Amino acid sequence: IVVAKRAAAHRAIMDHLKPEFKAVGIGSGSTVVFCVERIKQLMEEGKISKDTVFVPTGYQSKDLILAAQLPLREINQFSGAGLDIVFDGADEIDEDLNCIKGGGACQFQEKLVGLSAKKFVIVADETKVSTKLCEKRAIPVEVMPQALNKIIADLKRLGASEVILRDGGHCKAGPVITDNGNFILDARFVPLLPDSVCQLDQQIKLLTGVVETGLFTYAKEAYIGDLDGSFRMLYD
Ligand code: DER
Repeated sequence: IVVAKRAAAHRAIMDHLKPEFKAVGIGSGSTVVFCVERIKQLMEEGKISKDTVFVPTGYQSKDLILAAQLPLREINQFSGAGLDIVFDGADEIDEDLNCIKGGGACQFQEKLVGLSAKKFVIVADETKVSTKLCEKRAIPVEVMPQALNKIIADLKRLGASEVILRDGGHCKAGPVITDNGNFILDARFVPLLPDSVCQLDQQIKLLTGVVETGLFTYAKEAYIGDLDGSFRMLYD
């Protein structure tokens, strides 16, 4: 899996990180670690400008940028689609490049940064690819704690067969608390036709107290690392 992630991540950087880029978003998770690994090498080789700055999508992403000694900026230092590109992982990808994200509970900032860039590129290993979203993963929904029970009922009314409050497990007694101080509900739906993903995203977003869903519908390219170490690209 590491070989697959590294192959996809390194190739995405080599294909897309242009020397003239000024601002690059860095997503969350284990695959983007290899994106930063390649970026650091290119920076050391002088192949990307030392003026290029990097924007995180949460604490893990921020730590990754700082550990690589890359110039860090916050999203609020940019306006509109101020970023040239964002590289990010995904938990499930369908044939239209719709994604389920939020396995790392960072989907609010990932979507904020992703929508602030001219291009959003996904890097993942082949285990993330499905015919339809929800074949393998539930949809993470970030919610304000006060609205928890109302949103659980609302999601079930929207068709969720199961809605689980994400627990801290062995890492924290009680629910996972996001970088924004909220809870994550993992809502299981039947596999979604690619054309229905946008509508479900909007329906969930309308629920009072929902901060953000893990449904992403705007990736244009995905680099998929196969377990044999090769990689392939998926296009919208
Ligand atoms: O939370 C996310 O959306 C992250 O991008 C993450 O879940 C991707 O998974 P990875 O660790 O397999 O890259």
